[in-house]
Amino acid sequence: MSTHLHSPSLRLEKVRGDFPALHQSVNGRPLVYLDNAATAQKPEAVIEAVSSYYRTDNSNVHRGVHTLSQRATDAFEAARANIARYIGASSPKEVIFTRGTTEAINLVAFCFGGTRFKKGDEVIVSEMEHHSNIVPWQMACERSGAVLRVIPVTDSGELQMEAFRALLSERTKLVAVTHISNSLGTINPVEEIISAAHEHGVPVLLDGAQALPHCSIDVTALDVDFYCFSSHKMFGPTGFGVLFGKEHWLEQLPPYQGGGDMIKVVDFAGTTYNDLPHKFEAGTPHIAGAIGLSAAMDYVSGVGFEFIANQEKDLLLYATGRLKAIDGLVIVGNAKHKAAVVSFNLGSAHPYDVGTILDKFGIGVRTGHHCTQPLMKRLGIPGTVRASFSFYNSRAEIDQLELAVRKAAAMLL
Ligand code: C6P
Repeated sequence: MSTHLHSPSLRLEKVRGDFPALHQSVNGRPLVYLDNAATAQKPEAVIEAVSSYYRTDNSNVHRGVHTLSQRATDAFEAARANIARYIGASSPKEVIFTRGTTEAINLVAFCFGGTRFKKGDEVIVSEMEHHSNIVPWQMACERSGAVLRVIPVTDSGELQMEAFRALLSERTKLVAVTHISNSLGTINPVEEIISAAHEHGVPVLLDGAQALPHCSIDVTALDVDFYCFSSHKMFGPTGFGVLFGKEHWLEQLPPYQGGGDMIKVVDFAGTTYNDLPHKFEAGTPHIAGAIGLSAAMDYVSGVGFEFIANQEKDLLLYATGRLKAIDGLVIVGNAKHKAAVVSFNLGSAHPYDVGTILDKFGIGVRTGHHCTQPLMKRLGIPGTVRASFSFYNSRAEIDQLELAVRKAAAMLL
C-alpha cells in the first residue's frame, strides 16, 4: 500500500469510495447511513462478484456435467472453502449454508433439540437475545418438554455471569447466547461462557450476527460448538448465511429438510443421506450468496481488522460523547465492552418520532424494539433509537446526527 494511504482520513475516503450506495442524497441531504446492525452496505467487489457470476457462470450446482454447471459448482465450493478459512473452521464440511442467522439457529433447534431435548431438560439463553435466538428454542422446548432458562442482564446491559454459572447443571443440554447484542452493542465474554459450559459438558451455540462485521472470528480457537451468522450484515448478499458446527455434532444430527442435494440414494424402500455439508442443504442453494459472502470476506480482509477496530472505537467514543451532551438524551446500554452501537432515548419522545425526524435529515437509524422485546421489557422501555456504525462511517456523519437529534429534541421535548 502506498504511504499516503496510511493516513486514516485518506484511508476512510478510499474505503467510502468502495461503497456506491453511500454516495446519494436522501430527502435532499447527503445520506448518513447509521443502520449497519440491520444490514450493511455492499462494496463494489461484492456487487461485481455477484453480477459477474450471473453474467458468465450462472447454472445449477452439483448437478450438471456441462461447463457452466462445473464452473458454478467450483465457484460455490471455493466460496465455502474460503468462508471456512475466514472463520477458522477446520474443514469446509463444518460450514453449512443457510438463509441467514435465523435459519441457522432454527436448524440447530430443530435437529439438535429434536433429538437431544427431553422433558425436564434445560436450554440456557440470555435476556438480551434477538427473537431469532429465543423463539426457535421455545418451539424446541414445546415439542420436547424441555425448559428455557434465562441469564439476566444488569442495568448497564451486561450478562450476570454469576447467575449464568448458577444456571448450569446436569439438566442443561445447550447454551445459546449472542456474541454481540444488536440492541445495546454489548460484547459478551464468550470465551468464559464456553469454558464454563464445557466444564459441565454442555455445548454452546453463539449467535454471531453482530460480531462478524466487527471482529475476526476463529471458531476453532473459541472451541464453540455452533456459530451462526448472516451474510448481509457482513457486507455480503441478503438471504444467505452460515451455520458453523463442529464436525462431530453435525455428523450426529439428522437432516433439517428433505429434498434434492441432501441425499445419496432415494428409494421408496428408504433414503440414504448425503455427506456433510450437503446433508443439511436441501434444494438449489443461494449460489450467488456464497460467492458474494466470500468476496465480502476478502474485501474485509483487505481493509484489515486493525483499521476496522481503530475506526469503530473512535466512532463509538465520539458518538457517545456527542450524544450524551444533549439534554434529555439517555444512552441505553453502557457495557464496558461495546461494539460501535449507540442506542438511546430522547426524554419521553417515541423512538419512531425521533427516527422519522432524523430521516428528514437524510439519516438512517433503526427505531423500535430491535427484535429484542424481552430485553426492552427488562429495561422498562418500549424501544430505542439505534445508531449502528461501520468502519466506513465518519465523525462528520456523527456531527450530522448530533445536529439532527438536537433539532428533534427541540421539536419533541
Ligand atoms: N438483527 C437488527 O436490526 P437475520 O434476519 O437472520 O439475518 O438475522 C437475525 C438476527 C439474529 N441475531 C442477531 C443478534 C441479530 O442482530 C439479527 C438481526 C437486525 O438488529 C434485524 S432485526
